[in-house]
Amino acid sequence: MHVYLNFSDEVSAARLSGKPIVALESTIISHGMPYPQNVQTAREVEQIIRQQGAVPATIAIIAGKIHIGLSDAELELLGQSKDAMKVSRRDLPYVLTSKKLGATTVAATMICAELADISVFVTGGIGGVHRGAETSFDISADLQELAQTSVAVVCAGAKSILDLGLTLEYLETYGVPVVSVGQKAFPAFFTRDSGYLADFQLDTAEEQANFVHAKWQLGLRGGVVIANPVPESDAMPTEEIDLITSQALEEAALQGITGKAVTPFLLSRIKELTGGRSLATNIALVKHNAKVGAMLALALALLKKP
Ligand code: PSU
Ligand code: MN
Repeated sequence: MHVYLNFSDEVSAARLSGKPIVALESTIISHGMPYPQNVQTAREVEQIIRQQGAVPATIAIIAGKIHIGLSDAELELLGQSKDAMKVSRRDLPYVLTSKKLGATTVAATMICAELADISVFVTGGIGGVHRGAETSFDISADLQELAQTSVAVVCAGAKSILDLGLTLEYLETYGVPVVSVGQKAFPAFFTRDSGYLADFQLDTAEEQANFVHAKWQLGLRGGVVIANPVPESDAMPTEEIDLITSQALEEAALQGITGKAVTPFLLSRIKELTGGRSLATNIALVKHNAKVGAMLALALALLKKP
């Protein structure tokens, strides 16, 4: 086993018995949602995955180890800590060797999941190409990770704080397939339709599992984006979210927010500007993704058995 990995008892047991495991990220807990809704949601998402017959593995960096599966106290620690580092690919060696507390982004969670032999990962939204990236060069490391690390990422698309057209172009260039569930459109996190098409529509867990299994059987390394739109009843009105997104982006520019602080700033401003309603949408879509991800993990486990 890898020297940096530390498995929870629940995940260790699942590995021994061959039960499908679903990875979950921790940046969404420490930097994506406020306390206490963050911890509450993390627990409920884990519970949904268990109810489907899979085992959740929330991933974080604690005391020099990559924790695959967290205890209740560890979830609470990540939810409450004011100084958990937001950890992407470049930060992993630092957070491990300095023994700091680290919340993993989509990119870092994919790396840790692959090290732990976990093929399915559930999150809210992936990072992408930011609006204005032609001058800021702000492109999330999540996209490069999807290009090279073999994990299927179930999400609700990406937020329109990003340039979704450029995000899809980038993924195409790096050979990352974008699959939508139940519709043709690529979803935009708070809303179901970004105005862009996904590459493929695959509605059932079996079809999705066949697809990702075939990709990896072909020796095509890298991830697959499984984009699952927010349920209709939980979606935000498009005009409202567009207006608020523009305002948050203007404020970020005025305040000179750059680097890894950009995404957390925008997420928290959007929450404030919607009076907390965006948080309810966020929670609902992550739970919906948990169900889809668990079903995919079960279907994939059947294909992988000899
Ligand atoms: N988008 C969201 N919610 C999130 C994130 C992105 O809608 O919580 C988090 C994820 O952890 C993602 C990270 O991997 O932000 C991307 O940060 P950056 O844009 O700095 O790469
Ligand atoms: Mn960035």
